[in-house]
Amino acid sequence: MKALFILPVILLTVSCSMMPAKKIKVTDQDLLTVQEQVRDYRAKHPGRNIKVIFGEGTWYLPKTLSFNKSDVGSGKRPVSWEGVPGGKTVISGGAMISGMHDAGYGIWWANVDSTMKFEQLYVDGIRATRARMPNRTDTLPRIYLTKSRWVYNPDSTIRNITVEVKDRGFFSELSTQGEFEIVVFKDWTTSRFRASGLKSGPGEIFLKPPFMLSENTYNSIFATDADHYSCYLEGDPAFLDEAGEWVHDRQSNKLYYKPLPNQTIEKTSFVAALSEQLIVVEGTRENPVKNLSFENISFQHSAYLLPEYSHDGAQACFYQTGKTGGSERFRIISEAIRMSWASNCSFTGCSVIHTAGNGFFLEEGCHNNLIVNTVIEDFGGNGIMIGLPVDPKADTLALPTGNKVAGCTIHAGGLYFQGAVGVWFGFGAHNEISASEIYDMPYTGISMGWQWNPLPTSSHDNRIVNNKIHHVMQVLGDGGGIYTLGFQPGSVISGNEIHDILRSELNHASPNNGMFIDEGSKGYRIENNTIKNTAHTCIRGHRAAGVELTGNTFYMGQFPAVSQTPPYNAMIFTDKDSTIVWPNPGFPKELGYPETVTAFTMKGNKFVGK
Ligand SMILES: [Ca+2]
Repeated sequence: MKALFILPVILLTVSCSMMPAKKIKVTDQDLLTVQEQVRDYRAKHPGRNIKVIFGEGTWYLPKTLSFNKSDVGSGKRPVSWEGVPGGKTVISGGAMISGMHDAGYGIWWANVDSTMKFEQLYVDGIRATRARMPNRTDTLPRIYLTKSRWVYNPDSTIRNITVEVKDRGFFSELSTQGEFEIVVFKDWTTSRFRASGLKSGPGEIFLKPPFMLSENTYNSIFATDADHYSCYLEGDPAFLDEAGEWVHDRQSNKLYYKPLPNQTIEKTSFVAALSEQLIVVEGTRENPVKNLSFENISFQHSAYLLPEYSHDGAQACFYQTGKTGGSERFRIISEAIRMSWASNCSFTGCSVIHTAGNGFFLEEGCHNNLIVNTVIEDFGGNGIMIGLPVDPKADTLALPTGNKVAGCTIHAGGLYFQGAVGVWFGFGAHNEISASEIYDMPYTGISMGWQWNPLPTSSHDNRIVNNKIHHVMQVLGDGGGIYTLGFQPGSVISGNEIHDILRSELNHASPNNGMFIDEGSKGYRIENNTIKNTAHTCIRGHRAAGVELTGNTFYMGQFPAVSQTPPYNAMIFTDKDSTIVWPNPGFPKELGYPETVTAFTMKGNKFVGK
């Protein structure tokens, strides 16, 4: 996509010693060209710092901007890309759409390039609703499922799935074009499936193969209690009936939009998200990217396109691959900014806004990178991900370590994948989030750990300290303000203020808690946190295996402060310092798990009365 507005970029160099500063102006160029000039200059002047200074304006990326060792040389002299504070410098993965016409019956339309594929649109800078049914503002905005089953197409060669729903009569007058999406809200995650049609009486939706999915009996469309799950349909012109909705009709290559009151065709702007990734910092094991920084740049409009095999959500925006174990069990949706084999790089005063997928992902070989005073808002998936989904074990250089998030605001997320978390920590060590605020999320605030048993891993000494986490768990269930998994010796969850952990009446999963200390959680010190106004107990353990709770303040509401789910159905509750011991759920005895396991050791906690 050609950039529509190219504003001047000034490239200037700053001396590192007594050498005079040299300024180079670059005007009317796209960012790929600017990047080439920085590389040339870096190669010729390896001893100088380089600053790429942006003015105000929006730069539309023709493709993902990828940084490697050529962009920083040896990394001994920093390279920084700096914008104007206050979100005035925008790097966008979208493209403006112009040529809107008024069809005369309350619908606007524009021709779009036949090569253009997009599933997110921003109108006047606000995420617009892709045409859906039922409508977002309906009293019951979702339809409950009944059950899903495998069927064969009439020629008996292709396996297919139908999803029965309680359509409340919606389907009887609908005529869909033949390809739309069904968005299914399960216990703690959502799925998006391509659909090829529907019928009424009873309501039935035909999914479109191929599939990569879970056939589990829980958190799956085949779950025994799938009639607790709800859905809506999205993306067909037949669903365009509410002001603010849009649809891309791929058969006629037209964009349709039903304007809001007071919007005029002359003054309304449209940006379609096209690039899935905006920035990739991609070093190698031998040549990591070092000392690259970004300051005061707003990264916007990263896209997501539903893959051919659909998206059967697993947890925290990972999705099923159809494989049952090992490293290929899950995949993750894309992110606006990805870093691998990068160290001492930073994002300061930046923002990541209007994403369909995740914000940041710092993965393999990332060490000592910083995300500071940065805002992630209006994002579709997870806010920030640090760590690996698979334990690198002996490959200690691959393990992400020493990365820090500080002073960030992460809010209004999980808008496209409601099973998203504000911050996700996978396998890693000495990673930290501190002094940040996370709120307005459909599921968990911060998720730490990615192994569902207490066996040793490479993860240790991770920290969640002095954060404010509130108004999360607004849509899905079985999570918390903070959610932990697995064995992480030396890890600390301290000084956090957690409140207003909510519960949706449309969700029927396990409880939502201030902290949910889930399977195999062990080795964490949970101290000096304050937890208030939670839909269930302040802290809940499930197959936890050795966690210290010290000096916390628990405001008890309808429930006692702490609960623990044993392997059998009764739940243990307590509202005083105690040691919670429960029968071994099958953890290996050779690793020190005999007949009973200590879930929580509690000392010096305050219990503020009911
Ligand atoms: Ca609609």
